[in-house]
Amino acid sequence: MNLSASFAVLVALIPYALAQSPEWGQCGGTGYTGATTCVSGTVTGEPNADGHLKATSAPSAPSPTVSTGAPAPSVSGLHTLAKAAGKLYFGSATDNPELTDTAYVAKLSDNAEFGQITPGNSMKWDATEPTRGTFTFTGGDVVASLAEKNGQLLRGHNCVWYNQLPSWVANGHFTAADLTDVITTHCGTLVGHYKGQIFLGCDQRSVVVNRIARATFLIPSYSEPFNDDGTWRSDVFFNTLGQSYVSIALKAARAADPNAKLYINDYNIEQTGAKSTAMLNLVKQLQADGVPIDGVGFQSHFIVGEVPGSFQTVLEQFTALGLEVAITELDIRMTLPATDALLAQQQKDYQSVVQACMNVQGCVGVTIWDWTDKYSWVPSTFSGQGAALPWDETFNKKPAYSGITAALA
Ligand code: 9MR
Repeated sequence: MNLSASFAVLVALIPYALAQSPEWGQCGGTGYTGATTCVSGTVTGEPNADGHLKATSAPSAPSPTVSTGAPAPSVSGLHTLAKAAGKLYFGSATDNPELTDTAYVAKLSDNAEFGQITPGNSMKWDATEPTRGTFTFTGGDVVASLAEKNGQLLRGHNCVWYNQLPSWVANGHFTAADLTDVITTHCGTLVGHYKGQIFLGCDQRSVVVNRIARATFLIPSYSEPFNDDGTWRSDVFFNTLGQSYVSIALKAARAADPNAKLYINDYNIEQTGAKSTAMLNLVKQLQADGVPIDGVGFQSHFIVGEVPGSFQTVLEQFTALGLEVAITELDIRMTLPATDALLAQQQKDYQSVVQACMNVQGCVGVTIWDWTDKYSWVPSTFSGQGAALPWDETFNKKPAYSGITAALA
């Protein structure tokens, strides 16, 4: 099912959406059959190719008098604060198995808290092309449709990464020409599947409305493309194609969806040093070679008490190249049990990390790597560690939440 089809089904299932489109909701466009007026206080307009509304916008519809049946929005929330401060979004990762947890989904769907979501696993290579040429977008479509329903931006994740590869790729023993074809087909098909629909949207601040077209595809992440000393990581892509695999992937993604923002993402590049310098040099080289690259994502999997002091400086080094930057996978873990002192330090750490993004105009938004400790990846990866997110396992806000709001306010 393609996205426009899935969106049409969704609207049919949600009668309240037909009355008036909520803030950030769709209200027109190719194949669209839902509400065509916006709630009071928002404007309607068509996005430019960059996803921003054109300067002129039509007046809003009168105040709604119908009961929508939708949950009452929070009076404040992380995304609301981030937008008021000029950012594009505050968002969260999610994963398909968690979407059976209705209390979890209700909070994830509160677009006062989260204006953007990233699928943690279901758009990865092993999920989307398990055998060569056979694409399965079922899981990714569920997350994309949820974002659409909630009026949230979607960040795609990911296109080329050494991890979670099916063995036909990792152990394929391809020639350079074959692997080029494999990457081009995979990235092109993935990004093409989620290609944005041009539509009219409701947005209070006339900023970005083209949610799906803003999908961003992450190229190498985790310890790719670089080792911590700044050398290139040895993997099937680099070993077969050298660093050209990055430009092969980016060009395929751009050809598939000229409006999608293309990011390279990595971890341990948040402080000045060999790895962030290697990333800077890579993006400079890509720009010099005319390879499409829009932004750099800083994963930001940090440890309480050890967040880097030079993060803002590094972000500025990248925006100085004309790129946008984003914090894409933020969490700040601790050694368990969580004590008051650790939680207080975590609050400070969240504040300083989000503040670094706030201080840099080209930092478009912050994504936490899921919002509740219940579904964090940390405990299963780092034995004895956890409590890395702003909400605890029973969905109560931790002091970290106040740290984030202090930075966003
Ligand atoms: O959150 C993801 C977790 O569920 C997976 O088991 C793990 C496997 O590689 O990947 C996690 O997400 C990673 C992301 O895709 C890339 N950056 C690091 C993230 C945490 O490992």
